[in-house]
Order: sequence, then structure tokens, then C-alpha cells
Amino acid sequence: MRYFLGMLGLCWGFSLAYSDGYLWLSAASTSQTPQVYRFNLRTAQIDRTVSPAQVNGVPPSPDYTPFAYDGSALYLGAYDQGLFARLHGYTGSFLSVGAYDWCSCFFGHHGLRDGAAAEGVLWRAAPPHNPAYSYSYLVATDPNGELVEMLTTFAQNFALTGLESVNGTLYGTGSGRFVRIRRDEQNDWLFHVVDYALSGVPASHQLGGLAYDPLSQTLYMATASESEAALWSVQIDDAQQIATASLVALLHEKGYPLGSVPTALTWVPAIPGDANGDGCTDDADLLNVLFNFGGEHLESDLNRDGVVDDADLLEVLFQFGQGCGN
Ligand SMILES: [Ca+2]
Ligand SMILES: [Ca+2]
Repeated sequence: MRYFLGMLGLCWGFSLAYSDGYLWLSAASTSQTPQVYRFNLRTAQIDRTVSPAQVNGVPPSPDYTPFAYDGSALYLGAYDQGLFARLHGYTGSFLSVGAYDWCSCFFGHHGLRDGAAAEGVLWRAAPPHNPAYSYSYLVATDPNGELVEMLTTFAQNFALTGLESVNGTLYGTGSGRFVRIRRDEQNDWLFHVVDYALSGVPASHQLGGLAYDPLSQTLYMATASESEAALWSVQIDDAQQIATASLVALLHEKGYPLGSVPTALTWVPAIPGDANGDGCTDDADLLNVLFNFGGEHLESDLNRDGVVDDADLLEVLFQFGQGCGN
């Protein structure tokens, strides 16, 4: 044990040097019942699939959107329904199924896509079904789904789809545009969109959900065309209004279904020592690391130095029995 303790410094020194965690993705589809997918940043694979339509009380929808995570739950909505559900952030199992308390008239003209958790409030992008005739909305609720505020924009031909908060600033995607969202200084019901020049993403790709990892300060964006689905990291330059995308993974090669659109994206942090990604550090993780000891198994290589060894084992042992994330 003395040897193990001596290695701890090495273990923690590496712990934040790379991107880790999980990205939950929607898969909007008009041809099949959509599922929700989890992309594991450590293994670079889709490793979990959730089928909301099979859960009691969940209405049918062409798009189930994992729109935000606030440390207590992963929030799931639906494009054309008032669904407001809370899921376990790691397993994707349903904790509760509820609904927004809004009139169904809202869904006649608007849908609900991606979102963001910021300062105790859950934001949702509410694009018009037809952006030629109506405007996008931003909707904010508390963690129980009670309405806090609603803003609109006069930005034309713009269907706000992706939404994320980066240190308190909201960014969005939609209709081929990457934008920063700016509140109007006089009218508290109005917001403006500031266009950024986006590079790196093929023009054939539809821009989808955004998610932010504050630990590695990485903004992720999901996109898709008819023949590809991709995950990107996006560097933002606010002064120049530039957004530069770099490819992280081709999602359709990792288990994401072609023909679906990742309209929502949400990041959930990795739990230290949690090799199997279920949100707990326990004997299953210890076995995972021991069985793969000396190999290159991505799941067990917790510090991502290319080998499963004492440092990974220590991370499990040090976190063992510390409780589970939600
Ligand atoms: Ca685990
Ligand atoms: Ca390792």
C-alpha cells in the first residue's frame, strides 16, 4: 500500500490533461423511432443507447433531446411534445417523466431542441417549424420545468437548434449559422444573434447540438449530412467573431445511425475511477482494470497514457466507495 500511495501524485497530475466524460446525443429522424446515444470520450465509441418511446408515459416524437445536465439529472425533452423527463446522467435510466405546463398551441408553431443548464436555469432552443414565417424562441425553466422566462428574436430564416452556455454566454447553431446570443439592452423579451464565421465543417453538414466541458474548456458540436455524422470541438474567437471546428470523431463509424440528425448534445463529466462508465466507482471497475492490467484497453486506461497499469488501479482504489454520480 505504501507503494500505491507513492504513485498518487503521478495519478492526479494527469487527471485533467485530456478530455474525458460522456456526450449524450439526440438522433432526430423522420423514418424511424429515434433513440438517444451516449458517446464515451475515453473510448471514442457510442457505448449506450436509450429508447425513450418504450418508457411508460413518454409520447411518440421524431426527436428526443437530451438537452442539459446540471449534476443532479440529465434532462430529456421531445421536439413536438411538452415532455420534461429526468434521466440518470450515466446509465440513461429514467428518474421521472413529466411535462411542461404549456398550452399545446405552442407546439403548433414551434418545436423544442437543444438546451443548456446555467446558473440554476434550464434553457431550451424553440425553433419555428417554418423559419420563413416565424421566429425562434428561447425558453427558460427551473429544474422542475416551471417557466422562468421566454425571449424571442427578430432574426429571420433562423431555426435555433443547438444551444450551450459557455461561462454564462449562450451560443447557438441553426440554419447553417453559428451564433452568439445577446440579450437586447432595452427589452427583456428580446434577444439578438451575432453571426460567427464558422470554418472546418463541410457545407453539406447540418449543424446540430452544442455541449460544453468546463474541465477541459472544450465546446463540442454535433453535425450530420446524408452520408456522415460528426463530432467537433470548436474554438471561439469572440473579438473576431470566428468559430473554428476540429474533427473529434466520425459518429457514424462509432455506432451512431446514418440519416439521423444530432440536434441536441449534452456533456456529463467522468467520475474518477469509473472505468465502466456507470457513474459509480466500485468492484466492477476494480475488476475491469485488473483484467486488463498491462494492456491498452481504452475503458480501463483511466489516465489515458496508453497502458493500463498501477496509476489506473490507484485511481480506482482511491475513489473506491466514494458514492455514485447521478
Ligand atoms: Ca463504475
Ligand atoms: Ca493508464
